[in-house]
Amino acid sequence: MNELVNKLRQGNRRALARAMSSVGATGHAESSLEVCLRESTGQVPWWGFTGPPGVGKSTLLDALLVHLREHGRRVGVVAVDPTSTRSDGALLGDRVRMMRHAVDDGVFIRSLATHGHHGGLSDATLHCARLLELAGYDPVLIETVGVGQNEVEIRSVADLCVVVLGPGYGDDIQLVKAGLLEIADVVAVNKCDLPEAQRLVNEVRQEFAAAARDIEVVAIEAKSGNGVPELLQRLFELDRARRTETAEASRGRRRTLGEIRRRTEFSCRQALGRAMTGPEVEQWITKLNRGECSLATVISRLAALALAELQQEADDG
Ligand SMILES: Nc1nc2c(ncn2[C@@H]2O[C@H](COP(=O)(O)OP(=O)(O)OP(=O)(O)O)[C@@H](O)[C@H]2O)c(=O)[nH]1
Ligand SMILES: [Mg+2]
Repeated sequence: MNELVNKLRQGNRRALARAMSSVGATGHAESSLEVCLRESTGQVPWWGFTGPPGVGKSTLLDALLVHLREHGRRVGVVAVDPTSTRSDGALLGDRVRMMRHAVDDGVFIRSLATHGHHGGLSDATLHCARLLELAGYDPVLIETVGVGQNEVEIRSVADLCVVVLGPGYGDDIQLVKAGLLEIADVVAVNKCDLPEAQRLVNEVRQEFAAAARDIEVVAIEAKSGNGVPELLQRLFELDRARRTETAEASRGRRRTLGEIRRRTEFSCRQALGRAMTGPEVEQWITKLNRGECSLATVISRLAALALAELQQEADDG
C-alpha cells in the first residue's frame, strides 16, 4: 500500500492508470487507498467545465492545456460522461481532441463512462480527481455534460465552475441555460466565430446584471484559441482569491460532505427500492386501501426496513 502511494506521489503514470481503474470499483467497502486519498488531498483546486453536449468543452480544455503547460503547470483532466447516451466512440473523441497532449508527461487525461457506476457521476470523478491531485497535478480539470442533475453534482465536486455555452441550440437551450447559469463562477461563450454568438454573450450578461450577480462572461473561440488566455487569467484570479488558508482547509471538508450526501442518498434510495419489493408490501397496500393504517405508518415501516438493511450492510463491512 505504502509503495503504491509512493509511486502515485511520484507521478508514476502506470500506477495512476491502474489505481484509477481499481478505485471505487469495490461497491460498498472502501479500499485503504480510498481512505488514504481522502486524507491526503484537498489542497489543489479542481476546475469544472460544464455545458450542453457539443458546445466545445473538450476543445476548450485542449486549448487551456497548452496555456497551462506554458505556465509550467502539470494538469490532470477527468472527462466524464454521466449521461451514458454517448458511445465509446464519443468518449474516444474527447481523447482524440486532447491527443496532442498524450505524449506530454505533465498532462494526464482520463475519460470516464460512469454509466452503471454505483453512486453515479460524482464518486468516480471524485476518486480520479483525488488520484490526480495526489500525483501532483495542479489544477485538476473536470469536463462534464451539463444536463439535469449533473450540473448540481459538478458544483459539489469542483471548486470553480466554468459554464460553457454556445450559439445554435435554439430554444432548447433556455432551460438548460437557466440551471447552468445558477452554478457558474465564469461563463465562457464559445464559437464566437459564429455570427449568433455575440447575441448570446449580451443576453447572458443581461441576465447576470438583472440578477445583480457579478459573473464574468468571456467570449472565446476554443478552436482557434481566441479568448482562451483571457479566460485562463480570470480563472487564475478567482483561484488566487480562493486560495486562502481557510478555503484550503474547507476544500477537503466540502468534498467529503458532498461525498457523504451523495452516497447516503444513493444507498437510501437503493435500500428503499428493495424494501418496496418485499413481501410485506402487499399487506400494507390492502390495509391502506381499507383505511386500516395511514400512509405515514407505511412510510415509516418501509424506512425502518431500509435502515435495518443498511445497518446490516455496515455490520458486514
Ligand atoms: N465554429 C466553432 N466550432 C467549434 C469551436 N470549438 C469547438 N468547436 C466544434 O464543436 C464540436 C464539438 O466540440 P467538442 O469539444 O467535442 O465539444 P464537447 O462540448 O466536448 O462535446 P461533448 O463532450 O460531446 O459534450 C467540434 O466539432 C468542434 O470542432 C469554436 O470555437 N468554433
Ligand atoms: Mg467533450
